[in-house]
Amino acid sequence: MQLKRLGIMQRLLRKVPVYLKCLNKNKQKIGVRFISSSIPEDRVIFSGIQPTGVPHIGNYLGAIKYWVSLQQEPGKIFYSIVDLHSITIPRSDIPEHTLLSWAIGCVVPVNRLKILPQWQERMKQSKDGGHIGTFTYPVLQSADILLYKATHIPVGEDQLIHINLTNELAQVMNRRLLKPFFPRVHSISTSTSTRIRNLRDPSVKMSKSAYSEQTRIELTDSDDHIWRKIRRSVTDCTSEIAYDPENRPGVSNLIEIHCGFSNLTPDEVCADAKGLDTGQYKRVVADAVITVLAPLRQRFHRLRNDEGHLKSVLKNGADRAREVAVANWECVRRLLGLCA
Ligand code: AQP
Repeated sequence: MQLKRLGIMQRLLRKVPVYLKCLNKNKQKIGVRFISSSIPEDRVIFSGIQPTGVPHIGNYLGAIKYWVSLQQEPGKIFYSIVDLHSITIPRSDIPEHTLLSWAIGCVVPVNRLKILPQWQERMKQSKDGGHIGTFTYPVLQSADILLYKATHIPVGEDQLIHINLTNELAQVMNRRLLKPFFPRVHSISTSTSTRIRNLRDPSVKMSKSAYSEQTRIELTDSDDHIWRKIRRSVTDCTSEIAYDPENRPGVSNLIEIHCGFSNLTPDEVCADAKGLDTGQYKRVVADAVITVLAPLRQRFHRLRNDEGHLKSVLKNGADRAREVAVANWECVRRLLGLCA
């Protein structure tokens, strides 16, 4: 099951450069803006996605769409399927991630991890006090970034805390290595950093691993599925379309989805929807989502049938990443005095 999910993830990530063409044709409609203005030529970007299910429109609007636009900017990019949290492949194709993670784990105090809110949340959900892997996952995340000496990470607001941790750990490691080996990591964020909410419970975010497929729109969903999921999404008793995330989270979530897929602002969306009730507005939102996702899905199905090509893309990516990872880990190992 896990491998099947991973396969879908790999194929979707492969589609990203193809979708770039759609972006080029209609940049204004679905383009993404940088918040930072100057881009250093030697920028190294690292980002990843967990293969815990079929990616959904939250992953798309919050990460994948932005990754596509970053490919047009200067610098090196490493996009990874961060599988070691879910025990499959291919980050695990490069064992240096775990080697560096272990080295960093030896210098990070346990109490430093215990104050991370996301860690606390995850531990609460875990039975039996949680697994050691869950406990140390922020260290592995930092190792992912530092292994490539990444300088820039695209993140949502909730991940900034992990960038701070990574910078702290980089400093501790640099002191151990007696040289500024790891560069400072900067966050880059998009103008579309909204959290897309669960369609059935807008008090929580949309998630790949949530209990029911009805809570999310997966990137492989058919037009009909997209429409049915949006039609059944939770709103409220007021029929007017207004953006008020605090008091009207359901309809506001639909507005945010609409904005993400149309590049309109909430004000523009609400002005256009004047006179529509929520039932009618849901059709408008579904059409906006389908317009973008339908060509992406078609391309996905074409690529899905070309297994050989997909495997070669993964292999080439892993080979290029390995070259950097092995060289950097060897330096760390030498500086730590671990080689004979
Ligand atoms: N609902 C969301 N809205 C906006 N962005 C989101 N992201 C995830 N959910 C939303 C962004 O997608 C990127 C990849 O996420 P991930 O798979 O590495 O981890 P996640 O945040 O834990 O995503 P899920 O879908 O909720 O997975 P599970 O269910 O496995 O925990 C990240 O940049 C994330 O911010």
